[in-house]
Amino acid sequence: MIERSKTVMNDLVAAIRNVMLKHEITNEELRFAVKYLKETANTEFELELMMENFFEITTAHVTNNKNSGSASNIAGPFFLEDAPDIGSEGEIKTLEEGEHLPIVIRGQIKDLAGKPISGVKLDVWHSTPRGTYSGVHEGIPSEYYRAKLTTDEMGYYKVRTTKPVPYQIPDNGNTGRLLKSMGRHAWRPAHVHFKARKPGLQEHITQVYFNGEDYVDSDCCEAVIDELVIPFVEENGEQVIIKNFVLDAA
Ligand code: MBD
Ligand code: FE
Repeated sequence: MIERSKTVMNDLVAAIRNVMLKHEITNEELRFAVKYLKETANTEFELELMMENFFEITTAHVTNNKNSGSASNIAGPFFLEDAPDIGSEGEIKTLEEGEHLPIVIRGQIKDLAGKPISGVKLDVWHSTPRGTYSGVHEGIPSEYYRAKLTTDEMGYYKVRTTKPVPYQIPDNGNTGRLLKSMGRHAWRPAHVHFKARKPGLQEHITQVYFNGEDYVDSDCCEAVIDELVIPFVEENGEQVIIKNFVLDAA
């Protein structure tokens, strides 16, 4: 670990020095950068937000490069551990508010050999129809817009909920201003988060995005992976997202 830290930190400093030389960074600009980082760290959640926005996806790419199962994606800041347990099939509690569009999310979880996996704990969480998260924003109780499923004996799960909408990360702080200065906006496309866990398997964190929707091509977190952009299909008059998983062994 100490060897690793030595190698990585030397590389990191060299990479920053290269950018400084390339763009002829002055001492005044360096002082400005220090002040900017200090201000960011002193503002609650801002440094976390900035690091997640720019670098969390890279850790998912590192995981995906090593794994052979389904694509992992960023976790974001709004996972909560104690979502309601609803078994292999059920409903996420939602509020009758905003554009309340019912959807179904269903799928099957298999291992690398193609064998269905029962007993996988699958957390599903997403925004309200107003683009906020329960237990975090606006006093929406945390048992809404979240659930913990358990796959059945054939690895299946199915959940009814409402369609999430695009999410704007706070754009009035240093992260939002930085994005703006880079010519980018502060929006994420509508997405659903998943966390799949079972002893013997790697913990798998991912998201799905919806085909053709706003910001899919310009996510502020640059986290959209083709494999995770999924079309709605109609089944028995319901709008359905089919998200299957292939999980790597631990
Ligand atoms: C989110 O909902 C999210 O998923 C990420 C990655 C960052 C901020 C808010
Ligand atoms: Fe999110």
